[in-house]
Amino acid sequence: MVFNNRPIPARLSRAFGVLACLFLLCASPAGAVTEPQPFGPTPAKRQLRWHEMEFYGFVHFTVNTFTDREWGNGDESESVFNPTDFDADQIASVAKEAGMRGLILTAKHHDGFCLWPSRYTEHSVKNSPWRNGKGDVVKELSRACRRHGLRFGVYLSPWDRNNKDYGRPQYITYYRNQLRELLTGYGDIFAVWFDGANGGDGYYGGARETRRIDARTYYDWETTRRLVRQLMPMAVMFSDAGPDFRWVGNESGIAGDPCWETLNLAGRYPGGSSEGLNSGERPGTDWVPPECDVSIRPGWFYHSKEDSKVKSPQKLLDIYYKSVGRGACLNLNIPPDRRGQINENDTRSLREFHRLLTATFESNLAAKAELAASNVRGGAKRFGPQNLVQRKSKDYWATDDNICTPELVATFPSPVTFNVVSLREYLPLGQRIEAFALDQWKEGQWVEFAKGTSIGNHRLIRGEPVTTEKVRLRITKAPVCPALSEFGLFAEPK
Ligand code: FUL
Repeated sequence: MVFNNRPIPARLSRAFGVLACLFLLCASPAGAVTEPQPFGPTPAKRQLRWHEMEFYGFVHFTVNTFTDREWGNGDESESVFNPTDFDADQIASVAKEAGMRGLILTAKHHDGFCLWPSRYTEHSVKNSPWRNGKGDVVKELSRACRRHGLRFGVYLSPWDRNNKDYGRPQYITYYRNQLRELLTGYGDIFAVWFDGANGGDGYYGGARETRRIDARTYYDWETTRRLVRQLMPMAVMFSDAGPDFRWVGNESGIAGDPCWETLNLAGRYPGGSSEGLNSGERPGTDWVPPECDVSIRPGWFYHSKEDSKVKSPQKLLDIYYKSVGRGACLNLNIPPDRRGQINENDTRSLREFHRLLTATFESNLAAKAELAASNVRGGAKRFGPQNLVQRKSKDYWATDDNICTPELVATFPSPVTFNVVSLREYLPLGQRIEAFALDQWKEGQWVEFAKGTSIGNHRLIRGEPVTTEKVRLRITKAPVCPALSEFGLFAEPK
């Protein structure tokens, strides 16, 4: 034995050995089976909290609601913002009843109008007739969210077509000041949404010109992100380039297939290339899972002419399976109308969508099956397949390190019928599985009925009804042993 380049006497060396063994014995009691080592990038706590939400809503509301536009120019008079019967509790309760777990409000959209009485501008609710200039939409909605058990987040448009300084360094200070107001005045903020739309023509304090910025350097995102971390450590930040969750590359609510929770962040910036965002990158250098943002209507803001174009419950379900069911979170926009409430057509569609989802997922048929795994890590109950049906996100089925392609068989006392299979990986150990297949027992043999690639937070496979007494899950490709936390079989109501 050599220590600092000097040989250590044999007796001392033996003593070291004994001490090391004793230490190891204490650290892992005899027989204890340890967790698998994490693979690749893994999620931070704040990201795990976000993953668990799965489905939340966007609230696009501002002067555009009253001018019938999608992008305000920045020269709208504050007086146009005048909801006749703003009701934050109505908005929050519609979201809650739809199964959403939070709401993200456009505190300021590209037009620069602020839904809270910001100290740094006159272009806000404080100069509108609504509540005689004493109103604060951010305050009312954040409080209503809390009352209804929803998390609350903010969208603060980096592009500001009203501000005279937009394009100059002073504007960045203004932007950060506003962020500070939002992150210190309204309780817990679960998400901060940084839009990638940047620069162009606008009012800009009366200049009425086109202002281009270099999206790569102008905003100095590093400093802004540090500010968010400092003020609200559990908040997740959205942009085309994360850092915590990413745009999925389209506004139709559809994640790629496969869809990896990881991305190579180097060289990416908000407003930059959207290449790779839809499917993510494997194995990827960073954990930057996707969010699917989509509106329940054609536009992001309310327009009465779109009252008949609200997405149907079936369309919403399709989106749900292609977003949440591919490991993303779904951010579904529900724009308040000119009263300041969610329109009846939207509410009706959301209710039926939620009824169908609840009816589908209320009972996991696999919980009634006998589950047999081809391998269980160290033979330990702690890593056994029963964890797959217990709805506890901290437990999972894992195999020995050298077993990367195990199988699981669910046997039922009598045939069951299902058309949705649900799988979840145990995320703290990273995204481990690269491919899987599902078989049904049919006329005395296994017949494959589905296969897929990425799982991540959640994978839902929705198909034709299968009736069988035995189902087999095969992990067909994984660089390391899998760690799976859910196996579910569900039947959609007819
Ligand atoms: C886009 C914006 O330009 C839209 O108006 C909307 O806010 C959408 C969510 O993001 O980039």
